[in-house]
Amino acid sequence: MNHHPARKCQNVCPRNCPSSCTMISYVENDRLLRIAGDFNHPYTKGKLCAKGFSYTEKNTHSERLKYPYYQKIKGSGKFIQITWEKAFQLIVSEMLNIYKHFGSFLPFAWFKGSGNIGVHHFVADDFFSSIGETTRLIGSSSLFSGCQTVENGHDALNRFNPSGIKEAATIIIWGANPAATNIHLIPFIFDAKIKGAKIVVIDPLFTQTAELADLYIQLRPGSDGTLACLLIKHLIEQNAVDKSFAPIHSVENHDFSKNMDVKEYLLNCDVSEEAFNLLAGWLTNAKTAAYVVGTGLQKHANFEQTIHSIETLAEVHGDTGKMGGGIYFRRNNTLLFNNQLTKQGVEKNRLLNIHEMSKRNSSPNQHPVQMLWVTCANPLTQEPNANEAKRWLKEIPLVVTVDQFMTPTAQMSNLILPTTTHFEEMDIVASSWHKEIALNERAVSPFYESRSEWRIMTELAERLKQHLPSHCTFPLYPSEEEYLNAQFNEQVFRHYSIRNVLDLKERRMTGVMAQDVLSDRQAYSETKDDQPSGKTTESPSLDKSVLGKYPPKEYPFWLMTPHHPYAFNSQFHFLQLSDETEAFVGIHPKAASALGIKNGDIVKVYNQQACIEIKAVYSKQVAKDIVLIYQGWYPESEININELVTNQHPESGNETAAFFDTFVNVRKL
Ligand SMILES: Nc1nc2c(c(=O)[nH]1)N[C@H]1C(S)=C(S)[C@@H](COP(=O)(O)OP(=O)(O)OC[C@H]3O[C@@H](n4cnc5c(=O)[nH]c(N)nc54)[C@H](O)[C@@H]3O)O[C@H]1N2
Ligand SMILES: Nc1nc2c(c(=O)[nH]1)N[C@H]1C(S)=C(S)[C@@H](COP(=O)(O)OP(=O)(O)OC[C@H]3O[C@@H](n4cnc5c(=O)[nH]c(N)nc54)[C@H](O)[C@@H]3O)O[C@H]1N2
Ligand code: SF4
Ligand SMILES: [Mo]
Repeated sequence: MNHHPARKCQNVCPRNCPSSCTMISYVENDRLLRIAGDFNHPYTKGKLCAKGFSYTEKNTHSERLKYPYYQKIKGSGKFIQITWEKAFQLIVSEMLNIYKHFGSFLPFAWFKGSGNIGVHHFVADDFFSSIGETTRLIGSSSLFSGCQTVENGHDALNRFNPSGIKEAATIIIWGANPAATNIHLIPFIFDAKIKGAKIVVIDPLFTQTAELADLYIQLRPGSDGTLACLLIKHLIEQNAVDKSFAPIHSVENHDFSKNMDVKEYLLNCDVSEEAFNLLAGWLTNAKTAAYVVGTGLQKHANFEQTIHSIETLAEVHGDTGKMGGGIYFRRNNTLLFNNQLTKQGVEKNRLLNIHEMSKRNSSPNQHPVQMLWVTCANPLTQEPNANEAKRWLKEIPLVVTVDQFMTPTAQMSNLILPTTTHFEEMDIVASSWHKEIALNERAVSPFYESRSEWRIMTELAERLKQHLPSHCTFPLYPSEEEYLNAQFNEQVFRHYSIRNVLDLKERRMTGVMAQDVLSDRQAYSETKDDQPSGKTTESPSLDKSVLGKYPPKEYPFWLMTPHHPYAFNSQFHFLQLSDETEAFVGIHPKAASALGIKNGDIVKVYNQQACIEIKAVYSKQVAKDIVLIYQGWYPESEININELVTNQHPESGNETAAFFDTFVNVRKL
């Protein structure tokens, strides 16, 4: 056998993670030997998380899909291995049937998740906008690629280089757990701490991040907006007595500054006066405050009011636009490249919410969706009300899933197409957080028969063009690199000063930062210094109706299902990176013993939607009315926590993404 010395390649982690780390992979004889962090990366600085280092294992894991598989009956498990040619035949013939019957591809739906955020993977969007009208399925989990609420209305706030947080004098981490989910931010928070900054964590769970805090506030879920309003009131009153502290903005129409019973509100937030006074004092004295806003706030029905209150607090305190200050949140993925801007197609497309769809109760042949293409997604595990998700998936005559593993969603599909990992394809990943962009090189050949998504869509388009030449405008390129090159445009150039893959290659990809960050830096140094801006902000309203109302009597526990420190949504669980390989429910020892539950007992966790059996673990992380189960896929426990998680607004019953407004009861088995 020929022996080639180890070759180095650059890869970029394409997970939906703020860090978008670059990594160096060492390859010998077409095998991935090991992975190292990339010390040249200006933000991640050579550090990877445990999941990043586990890629050598993950890439050739025995459970990785090797071949295309087909089963006639979804969920039967009677998969037969088929050839790619056969797989394309099945797909094309079903597409032609649909076209003949309906005159368009409208009943052909696609569902794309956040499994891989690279530019390459927008090839699915590209394909579906090239075949005329189709249906894009949207689920609640689709909402969380980034912080949409904040982004939509307040893009101007999103102008930070996150490492700037080291300049802040007070950092409030609000509904986020960066020690687990955004790890490269932590060293910058420590830098701030060394300079004397106070670190405050506000979270109903005592998280890994809370352990690092100077002040931890275990508030009642959903009451953050109220707490922010109390702080605004404090700052305004403070300003009246002490002119040295001047709010930058004034607040119009505020009804909460005068006759408000602060004590009563604090009680409703479960926040002690002592903690409140400490925080209010730090904030009054802090020159700049940074607010790290996480998805924990967004996953409540009242999130708009909450976010608006926190934004108002930042404005009143004068943090917006100051170096190190203001709101830190993750943007939705940058949409700059041509295949990310297939808006024309999207507008032509029908958007269908999966929960709306399942309410229709139509018979299979009247079903609005006759065929479904799932990619980068595992909705059966990740969508709230998982049983409902399973029902709608079952009704669709042909479901095709493109994945690397036999996920619960793949198991409920008719056709499974094995796809490459980022070590086996070329891609470009732009961070949704620190604004670097980097090239991912192909390091090794595809695993067995897996194919890249570009190749899959290209081969499908070639076949479709033979039958319906005028109905598929998907462009055919000879290679991934040429496909990627075709996605560059003026916007990309303005943002990153690169015109093609070669430009990225030549720069070794590191240090390629968005231009607007550089100019913003200058803008910071010129910003006003504590001058009242004369601007006013509409007051956030205090949502009194929510206070003290939840949890309801019949389901006296909030169910918190945050992101797992050693997993990535439904990915990585089988790697057993943590001690707890089985799912467990964390419960306060006092709440547990009141129910006769001992540490390690199997218990029932139930609500109006579902009932699951799961091991109870005594936990001091939770308050007495909260239970904790990390979200994700637990192949060993065969339970799905999202069966319990709601997709309905607790008041109106309308569909929401209020995952964390889920209430349950717990019973000894
Ligand atoms: N290790 C790891 N990293 C990840 C991921 C992963 O699965 N694992 N997923 C990635 C993705 S897709 C995302 S969206 C991000 C998410 O990153 P984060 O936004 O940090 O999400 P969570 O870890 O779920 O943390 C949300 C926190 O909000 C708290 N919370 C819940 N309700 C409330 C409330 O009412 N008020 C307050 N103040 N806090 C509340 C929860 O207890 C939890 O600690 O992480 C990314 N990074
Ligand atoms: N209870 C509860 N549920 C939640 C959340 C929560 O906090 N609590 N968080 C929500 C959030 S924030 C999010 S973002 C969603 C995430 O949910 P999803 O978007 O479904 O994300 P993942 O589970 O990370 O990945 C989905 C699939 O993509 C596959 N995949 C990885 N790389 C590729 C690739 O290159 N090509 C293809 N075709 N597939 C690939 C993975 O193997 C995996 O099976 O979950 C949501 N669900
Ligand atoms: S999951 Fe996030 S922190 Fe871990 S290697 Fe990937 S980008 Fe880096
Ligand atoms: Mo997410």
